Amino acid sequence: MKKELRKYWNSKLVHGSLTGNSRKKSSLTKIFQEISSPPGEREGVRGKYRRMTSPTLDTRVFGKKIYSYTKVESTNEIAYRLAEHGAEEGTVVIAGEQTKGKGRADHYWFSPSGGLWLSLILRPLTASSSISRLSLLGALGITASIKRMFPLLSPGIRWPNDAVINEKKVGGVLCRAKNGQKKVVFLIMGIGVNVNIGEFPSPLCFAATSLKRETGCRVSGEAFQHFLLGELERLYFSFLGDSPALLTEIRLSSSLLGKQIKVKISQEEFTGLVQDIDEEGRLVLRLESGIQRRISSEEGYISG
Ligand code: BT5
Repeated sequence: MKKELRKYWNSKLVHGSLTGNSRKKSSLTKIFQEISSPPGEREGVRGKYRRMTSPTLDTRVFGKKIYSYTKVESTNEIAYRLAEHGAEEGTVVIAGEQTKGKGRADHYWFSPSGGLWLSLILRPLTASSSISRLSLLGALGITASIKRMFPLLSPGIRWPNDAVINEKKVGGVLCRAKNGQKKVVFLIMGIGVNVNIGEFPSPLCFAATSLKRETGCRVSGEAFQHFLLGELERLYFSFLGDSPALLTEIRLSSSLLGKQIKVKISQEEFTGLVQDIDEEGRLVLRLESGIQRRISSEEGYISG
C-alpha cells in the first residue's frame, strides 16, 4: 500500500508551473479570462490574474498552484470550472471576498474581506460516497490548524461540516463532486474560515465567531492558510491510505459525541444521543425509542 501511495503522489507532483500539455494550458488560461471580475477588482499585474506559488509552504501538492482573486462570486464555482478543464489536484482558488458565497443546500455563506475563503481541487480516485468523509476531513483540517496556531483554543468538529469554538461556528466546508460511473472524477473542497471578521450580521451574531474574536487579536491570514493547507494535505494522505488514525482523530475532535441532539431528516425531526461517527462519516444516533440510526450528511442536518 505504501508503495502504491508513493507512486500515486509522485505521479501527482507538480512544481509550481503548468506542466507540458499546452492545449490544457491554453484552455485553463481561457477559463481565467472568462471568470473575470470587473476591472479593478482583480488582483494582479497588467490585467492578468496573479498565480502565486508559495515557496514557504511545506506541502508536496496542496497549494503548489494558487489562483488568488480580490473578489469573486464563489471560489467553488471557479475551482469547479478549472477542474473541468483539467487543473491538477492540489490547485487552490482563494478570494479576499465572495459576493455569492455558498453553504450546503444553497445556504448563504457570509464572506466579506477578513476571512479565508478557498477551494481545493481534489482527484481522490475513490467511490462517489466519500463526500461525507471528506467534509469531516475538511472540518478537521480547520480545527487542527487552529490548535497548531493557538494551542490554548479548543475547537471542535460539529458533524457534518462545521468547525466550532465554544459551540459557535468559526468555519465550514462545502464539498461538491463531479461523479463518474463508479468513481469521483474530481471533488471541490470549499473551506471558509472566519479569520479576522470582527462583527457578524444579526442572524449570525450569536452562532458565529472568528479567530480574531476568540483570541482578541488580529491573526495572520497567510500563516493560517499555510497551516491549513499543511494539515489538509496530511489528513488527505491519511484518507487515501485508508488509515484508521483519521477516523480516530475525527472522533476525538467531535464536539457532539455523547450529546443529546435533534436531527431533521426530510420533514421529520428526531431526538437522540450521539454515539459515534462511523467509517462512512455517518452520525450514529441512539433515538429515544432505543433504535440506533446512522445518518449521512446528505440525508439529515442538525436542527437543535
Ligand atoms: C457551510 O455550509 O458551512 C459551508 C461553508 C463553505 C464556505 C466556503 S468559502 C469558500 C467556498 N466557496 C463557497 O462559495 N463556499 C465555500 P452550511 O453547513 O450549509 O452552513 C451555512 C450556514 O452557516 C448558513 O445558513 C448560516 O446560518 C451560517 N453562516 C453563514 N455564513 C457564516 C459565517 N461566515 N460564519 C459562520 N456561520 C455562517
